Amino acid sequence: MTKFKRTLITSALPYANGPVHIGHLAGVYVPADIYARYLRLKGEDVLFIGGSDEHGVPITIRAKKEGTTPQAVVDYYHKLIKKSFEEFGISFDVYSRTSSKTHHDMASNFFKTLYDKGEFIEQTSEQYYDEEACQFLADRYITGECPHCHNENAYGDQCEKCGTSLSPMELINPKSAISGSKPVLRETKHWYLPLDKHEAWLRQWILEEHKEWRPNVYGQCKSWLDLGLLPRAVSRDLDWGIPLPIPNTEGKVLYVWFDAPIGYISNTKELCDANPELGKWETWWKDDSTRIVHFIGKDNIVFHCIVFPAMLKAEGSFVLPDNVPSNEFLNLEGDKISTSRNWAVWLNEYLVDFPGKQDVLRYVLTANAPETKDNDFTWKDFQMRNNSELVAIYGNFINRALVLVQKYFDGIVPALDELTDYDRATLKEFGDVKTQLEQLLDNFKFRDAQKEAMNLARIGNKYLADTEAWKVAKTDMVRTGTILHIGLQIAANLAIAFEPFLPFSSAKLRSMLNLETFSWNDLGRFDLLKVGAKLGKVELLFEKIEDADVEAQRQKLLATKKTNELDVFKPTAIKAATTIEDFDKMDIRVATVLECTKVPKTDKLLQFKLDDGMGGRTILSGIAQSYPEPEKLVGMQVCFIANFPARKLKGIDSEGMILSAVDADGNFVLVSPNKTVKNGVSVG
Ligand code: B3M
Ligand code: ZN
Repeated sequence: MTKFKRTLITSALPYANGPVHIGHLAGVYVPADIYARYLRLKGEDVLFIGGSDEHGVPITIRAKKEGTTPQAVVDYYHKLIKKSFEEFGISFDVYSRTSSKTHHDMASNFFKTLYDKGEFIEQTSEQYYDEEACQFLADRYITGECPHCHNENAYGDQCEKCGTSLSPMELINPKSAISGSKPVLRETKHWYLPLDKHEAWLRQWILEEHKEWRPNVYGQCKSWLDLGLLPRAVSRDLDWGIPLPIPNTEGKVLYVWFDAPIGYISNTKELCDANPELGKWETWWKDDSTRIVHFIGKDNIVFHCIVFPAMLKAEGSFVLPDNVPSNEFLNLEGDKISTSRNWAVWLNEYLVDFPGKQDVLRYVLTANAPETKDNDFTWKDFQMRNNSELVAIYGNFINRALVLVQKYFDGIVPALDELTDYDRATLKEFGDVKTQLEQLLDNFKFRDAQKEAMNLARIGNKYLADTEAWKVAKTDMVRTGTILHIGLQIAANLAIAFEPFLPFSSAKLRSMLNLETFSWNDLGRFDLLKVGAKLGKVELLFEKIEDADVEAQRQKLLATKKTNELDVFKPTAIKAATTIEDFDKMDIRVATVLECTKVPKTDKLLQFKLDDGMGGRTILSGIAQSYPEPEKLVGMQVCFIANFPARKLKGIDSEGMILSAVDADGNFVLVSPNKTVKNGVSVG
């Protein structure tokens, strides 16, 4: 550890093709921010690098769908994402983008260096090409029948039904997801990074020298390495991205996963160039006294632990990451978060519904951080953690301590007199906290670290409850002063301990305590506030969240679920061809409902009395559960099959069949002409 003089923290560059949601925050940005704030508070030399990933096929598809350009798509989302991060206090030293000139130059040069050194292999192969869209198709954009389970909607890289990895060539009846046309095979040349050649040193470096990596990261790397590495293409046929910096490669760009991690380097350069006091960017990337830590989600492990290190090694002048703390996934109310299904809590929307409550979300996401396994976010838990932890423990303690000092000492820090054994025991508990917290934070155990900080608030809360200053105040102001003095020093400690986790609340608390600056090393000290100093204005640190607020969020998700079901409604297969003659045999007509009642002692049957323009008729229909108030149907026009064989149901003659469709919830919906027509008129 000691060989390191500075830490460069990176967090995965989100694709600029959608807003960011709680899964992003929980998985990557909150933990990275906690770590950056912690190191800064300790006074270490640290840079926290972020930015948007603006290349890749999905962005081009989105642009096409929206009838706009990829640049317009990334301009819009880059701005939105950047704003969300700022609003949630993610304290990047730089948040730039991969469409910047600095990045294009950096990535081109990087490729060129590897190319000149002969680090790539060139290979020509046949790939699917969409002749209508005039482009080669990425594996994900080819669909077809799975050769194993015959699912008709398998992707070119995987069948999601049976889970098999596929190559596009294996699909039966391949189709382009872009135009729907049948793709053709065309020859194309690409450059590959021969990962197989890097396998030996990667094995040694990860499996032997980095056993301290999180088990999920280490385990994933081990299984990749055990399977054996293969050359990976680092170029693509696409018109969006960084053009290959070599002759005769028109229409080819760097593969997005080649250029994106270089974005960390480009963004560091942009930052250092604009702020010379930070030193040269090379110091942050090439000096082996720099420690690099990548915060990522689990789907990015192979790129950060295997591919990017192989690129850096091939280049030759860079240091390799020291750790890659990757989280598992966060689910939402039991379901996988999904952008395309809109199953997410979007950060921009959260702030509209819960203004000023950034720290509440940060707290809950860290409390449930998917550090070792996938975890679930629920609105109920969100409310519970706010009300019974932030409000009832931390907020309550601070409020009590400060209000009592206002009341009995006019907001002035009272003097400390003799200590009781209980006071001493409380102070001692605080003394050990710094080391405990450090041990957890240094090992990326943010969840446990935050728990530890909350325990401090618990100790404070208990101290105030046990010592009962408001009772003591009736007889002994000196003792009251001592109790509240200790209470205030605990409060100051809490402001420090929580700063990495809840920066907004710490800032608020600091101003309430009139504490100008603090550093991590002050943690555990009991002289942070000076006797006689004046406190600031007392405010509530946290507020209760009401049932109605979280219920509204649950309703919003429920509505999404309904829409999704409508969206995924798949028409049943078309029946075998019919004939005009067959159709003509069906006598479909319109009638007006005169009466409609539920047939007694049945669940499903409704009895319709219809004006069919021919003297009237009765038809029974099994749709009662969809129409709990059948009398409301009176006056409505319906369609019915007039020549359907008459039958007796529950002793009633039914003369025909009434037509209905089925909605997303499985309810029957009567089919009705969209304008009133004469009863008895034929439908055809
Ligand atoms: N944009 C993938 C993702 O957001 C990718 C990360 C790049 S990090 C260099 O999951
Ligand atoms: Zn399959």
